[in-house]
Amino acid sequence: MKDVTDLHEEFGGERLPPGQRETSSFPVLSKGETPSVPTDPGLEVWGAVEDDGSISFDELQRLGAERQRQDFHCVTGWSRLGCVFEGLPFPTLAARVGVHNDAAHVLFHAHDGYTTDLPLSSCLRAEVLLAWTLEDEPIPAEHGGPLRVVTPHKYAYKGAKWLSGIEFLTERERGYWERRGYSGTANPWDEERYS
Ligand SMILES: Nc1nc2c(c(=O)[nH]1)N[C@H]1C(S)=C(S)[C@@H](COP(=O)(O)O)O[C@H]1N2
Ligand SMILES: [Mo]
Repeated sequence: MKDVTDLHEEFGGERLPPGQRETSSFPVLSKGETPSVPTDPGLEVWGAVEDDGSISFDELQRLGAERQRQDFHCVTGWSRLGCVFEGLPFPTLAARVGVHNDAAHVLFHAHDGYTTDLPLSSCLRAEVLLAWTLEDEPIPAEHGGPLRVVTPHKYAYKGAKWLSGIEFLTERERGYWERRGYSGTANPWDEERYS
């Protein structure tokens, strides 16, 4: 298993980012109710890519799964350290769909209507997973199963639960919390909480 809990070193900070407290539970944070999601969720990919269209859950799981130990930092101040997720690293998905040279930004879409955006460069990192297991079990529905994104280098609102689609953009479009004043870059070690 790949351990990426030393990520903080790259960002010049402690393992527990400033202003965070460690929790051993795994709180649920959703803007609304848990949506119902098909058990075989296809992933829609569109925008600045060669191969747009739907990728089946089955294909995603066969493209190159990785198991990783990661930390999880919520912007409201709790961090859960050492979560084990399995999923597809974002760079593998990007290679599969052929991202255009002029793509600069990504908008993630979810089944509850949630969206979140990140620069493409912040997504093209091995620890950004399209994840389907948590602690070696299918991700529970309230935590975003069957398919969610995890972004251990960012506050966790950058990781869409109930992932439905990924849109590649040439210019930034803001996601749900980003339109409501939360940071676009969301680096926990610089306490980028609000914009
Ligand atoms: N689709 C969707 N994804 C989401 C959210 C949401 O409301 N809807 N909340 C975000 C926030 S603010 C956090 S902290 C994490 C929480 O994940 P958890 O509920 O598994 O702890 O999911 C993020 N992804
Ligand atoms: Mo959050």
